[in-house]
Amino acid sequence: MKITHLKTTLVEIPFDLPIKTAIHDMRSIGCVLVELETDEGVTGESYSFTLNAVGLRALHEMIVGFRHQVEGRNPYFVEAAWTGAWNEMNPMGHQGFSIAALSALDTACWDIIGKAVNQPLHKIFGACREEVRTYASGGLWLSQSMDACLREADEFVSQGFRSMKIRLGSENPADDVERVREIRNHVGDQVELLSDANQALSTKQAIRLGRELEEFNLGWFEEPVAYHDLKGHAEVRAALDIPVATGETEYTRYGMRRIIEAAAADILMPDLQRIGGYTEFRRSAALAASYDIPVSSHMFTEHSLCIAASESNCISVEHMPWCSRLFNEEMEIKDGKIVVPDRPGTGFTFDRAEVRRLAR
Ligand code: SMN
Ligand code: MG
Repeated sequence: MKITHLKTTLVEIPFDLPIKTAIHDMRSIGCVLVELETDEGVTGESYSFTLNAVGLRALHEMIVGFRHQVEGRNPYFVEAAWTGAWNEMNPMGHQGFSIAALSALDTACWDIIGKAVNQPLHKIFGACREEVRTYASGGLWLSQSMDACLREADEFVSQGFRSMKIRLGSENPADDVERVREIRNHVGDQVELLSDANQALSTKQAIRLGRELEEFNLGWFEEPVAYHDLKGHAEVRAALDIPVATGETEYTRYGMRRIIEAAAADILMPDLQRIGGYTEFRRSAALAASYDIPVSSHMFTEHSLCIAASESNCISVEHMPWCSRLFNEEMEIKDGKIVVPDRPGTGFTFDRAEVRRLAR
């Protein structure tokens, strides 16, 4: 079996309303869709994205620049493709778009493997569960009013969620406390609330805010300080009872290793695009497991289900609905969990008509 052709398509998915976190101002995402065609008629699919489609063409160039690492190769030699691209990108660095390109190619190779043997990837990786815990993340943004947040919290519960993430990092910390208090009072004690400050705080601000939030029983406090400030993360973690989560802005197992060595996280959050595809996600989850640290996947909900269902220390997937319209298949949420599809490969295929409508 050989990969014969790398095909790419650019799309932009607009948001209904602009969205703000403490550091992001978002109107859309741009995606590079990757298709790896083979001589046996099986095609592997994946995607990478940028916020507001900024630099989308640069990301695209990076992906097609590694075309020769996959075209002509047997897709089962996915680790060889991974290592080939890894070695070749050494001078440009093992972070950013270079890793995003590697991730997209790796993920598409694995999708081919699953489809070729007609098995879902979690079973190929070694399955440990058929449903994975999730939390609603596509809402409770900093740019929303309290009323809108409370309405949305109700919607999440009626959609089957039992956990949701609140964005923090308001200019006035009292507003953050108020936000969490109101949402907690509204949803009650049976719903898990998570929080994400998107790196907006100093260590002292994070500790002070965290202390005020402790009474609301938050499941975690995510990126309380700048992602690269591992010492700050460790100090926040030592000062508070709330578990600290981080890792979405780090790259590869080496990034995860730095976080672990700095004792900076209770929960690691690998992101499929920034970790280096399934190959590197599995290594990272195993690394975390060797320290008994749980992982929760960041973004890429559909494509992270197979990993969450095959890594025993993966406690949840982030539910972000942004890319769901790209796929023919819908995710099924029940009782706070997503059913892991038993379809081959990733279990998700691009909806051609929708892709054509979104093409740019
Ligand atoms: C986030 C994700 C994607 C864009 C902006 C913010 C956030 C999260 O950090 O973890 O969902
Ligand atoms: Mg986050």
